[in-house]
Amino acid sequence: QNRTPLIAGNWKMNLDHLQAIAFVQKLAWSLKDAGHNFADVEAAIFPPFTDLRSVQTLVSADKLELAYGAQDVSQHASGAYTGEISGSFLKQLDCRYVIIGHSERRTLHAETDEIVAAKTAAAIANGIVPIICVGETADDLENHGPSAVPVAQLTAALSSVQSASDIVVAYEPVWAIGSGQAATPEQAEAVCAALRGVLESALGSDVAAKTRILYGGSVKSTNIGGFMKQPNVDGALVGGASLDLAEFASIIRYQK
Ligand code: G2H
Repeated sequence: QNRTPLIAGNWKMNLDHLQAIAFVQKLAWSLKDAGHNFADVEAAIFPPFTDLRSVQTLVSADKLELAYGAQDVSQHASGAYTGEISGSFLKQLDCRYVIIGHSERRTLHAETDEIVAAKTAAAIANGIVPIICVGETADDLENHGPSAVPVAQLTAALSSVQSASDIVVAYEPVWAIGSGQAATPEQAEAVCAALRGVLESALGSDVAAKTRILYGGSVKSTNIGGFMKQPNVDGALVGGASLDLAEFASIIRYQK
């Protein structure tokens, strides 16, 4: 199956809109200089909400092939939800993707599997591709093994997904996030293969074969190649290293 790899940069709460514009311009130039073909490896950035309009303007004015999206979306369409951002607002900003259920949202903002499922449905309803994040903590790993929690989280999130919907899954072991201690390629492959099994049971083999599964957690230019050699790893969700232009560009331009 030919799945176009996706390298996604999750900026988290970093880079204001002036910094975002400078970063996007320089990234686009450096990828162009390197002869990057976005049809071979798709690249996307996930800035803070307040940067999205600037990024939209720049991407459309310069006809950049770089994709972008938001780091979260409300499960609600509109109404009295102070501080929330509707999927329809993100669609108006031409967001192709939205990250849903990142472990920082699950742990710091008490997002449950039910909320993640509702947010997934909200993204799909607005024509935005959800990047559904799952992953186990160090305690989960010790008590339940590597796959049990990610499999349960993905199963719950898929309760709101129809087989025709375009989705992306991101496996991010919580113990590997921002720790500098990435999973090994073999560990990532084992869980991503189990997650593909969940996709197959829930949505059928065609969807399982075409859906991209990313690895995330301390991805760098020096370890991306090992992950991309794995048959069930179709890209990466990159945090810290996506804030360094040269480093992020070389992750996008990885060699297996
Ligand atoms: C995991 C990842 C990006 P980092 O949160 O989603 O961050 O690459 O810094 O571990």
